[in-house]
Amino acid sequence: MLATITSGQEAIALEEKYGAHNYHPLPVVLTKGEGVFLWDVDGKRYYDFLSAYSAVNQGHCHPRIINTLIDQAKELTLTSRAFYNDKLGLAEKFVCETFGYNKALFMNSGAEANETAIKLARKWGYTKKGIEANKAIIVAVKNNFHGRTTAIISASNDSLATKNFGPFMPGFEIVNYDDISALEKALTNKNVCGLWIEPIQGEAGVYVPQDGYLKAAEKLCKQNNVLLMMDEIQTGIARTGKMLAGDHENVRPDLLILGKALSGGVLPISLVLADDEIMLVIKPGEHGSTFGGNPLAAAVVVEAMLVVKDEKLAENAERMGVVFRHRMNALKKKTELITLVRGKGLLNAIVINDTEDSQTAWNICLKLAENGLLAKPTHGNIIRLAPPLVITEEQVHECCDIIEKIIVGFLR
Ligand code: IF1
Repeated sequence: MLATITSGQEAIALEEKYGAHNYHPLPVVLTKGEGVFLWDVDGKRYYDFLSAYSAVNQGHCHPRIINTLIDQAKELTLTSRAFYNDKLGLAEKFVCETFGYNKALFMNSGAEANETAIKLARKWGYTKKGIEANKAIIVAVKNNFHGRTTAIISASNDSLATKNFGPFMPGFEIVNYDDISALEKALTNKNVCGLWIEPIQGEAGVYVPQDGYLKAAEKLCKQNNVLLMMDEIQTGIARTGKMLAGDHENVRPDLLILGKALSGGVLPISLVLADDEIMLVIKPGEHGSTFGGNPLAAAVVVEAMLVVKDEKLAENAERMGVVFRHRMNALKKKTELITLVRGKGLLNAIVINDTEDSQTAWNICLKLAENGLLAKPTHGNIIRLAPPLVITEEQVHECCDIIEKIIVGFLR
């Protein structure tokens, strides 16, 4: 049995001494989560406005998902794919019918799902589009975030993600995001097998592209026989007010890449969906992972997605997002600290009027935490604000009151 810590300070000290220093967390030590709330080791309650980067859209420890996890865990957790099991096929059928694709390939982390999409697009490029061996190119966009593996960061222009991690994988071309003419040029290259984008760039600071960009990208992909690889790991599963962010423009990607809230935050599950012509280019023994598609994940993903549907979380995200942005735009008029409010559904951000390397956004988040709301800056001066999608209108107003109190009273 794991020992228990005696104080938050002890937890922090243990991580400092024994853990890699690959994060700089806010000085908050959490011990319990339920719905929109988190509690620290001193019993202080917080509204969670990060949602584990949109992995707990259904709210922390949703009872239906936890009970499914417990029930399945008592029966069978892992068989490896060397054998069949009685849950995976049901989950594959469920997600294929939910999202409208022929085939599903389950992995674990979002990065693994993106790596899977890269391999599918490349092999489709060679075997179906006729691209010359080892010449396939995937077009990615500036300020993307698709994960931390060395192949994925090979498509990144973020020095923090790439510095001292080379050499990088060839076969990626980076073009401006939200720039249709850049796509028109890049996608005519006969060696291009895929266009790899997020429908809204989360890490870049909740950057919402112009209306019509996604639809234009889909059209250009079709015209140039290029696969549209849509990374909905952060934007999907009702976060932006529709089941998928691409649904706002009725875009159907060739490769749909999901993760995070697929499991409601109870265990890592990721997924690539595609039709037969693409998915079946990968043959037995060419791809997989030990835990990919395990029966525990299969049981959990179905229940987690049923919760999204039964509780109409996309509709709630849409409505609560309108309420939230209305309040934030009203606040923007009262202060010089906020230069921009942007987002869709309950994926929003406020841009703080200071330089990227300033401590202002961080210090605002420290004040928010003191007042019972947890959020964290992304890229210096942008504060992402993304609560679980089960939040009520009354709670949205309570949280906006907290944000307003801190912003209006903030002294640099
Ligand atoms: C970290 C960022 C968010 C993602 C998209 C793939 C992945 C992510 C659109 C990879 C993961 C997480 C990773 C986490 C922090 C967080 C993050 F700041 F890193 F960029 F949300 F914006 N595609 N995002 O957002 O999925 O392998 O992590 O399961 O690495 O610090 P993963």
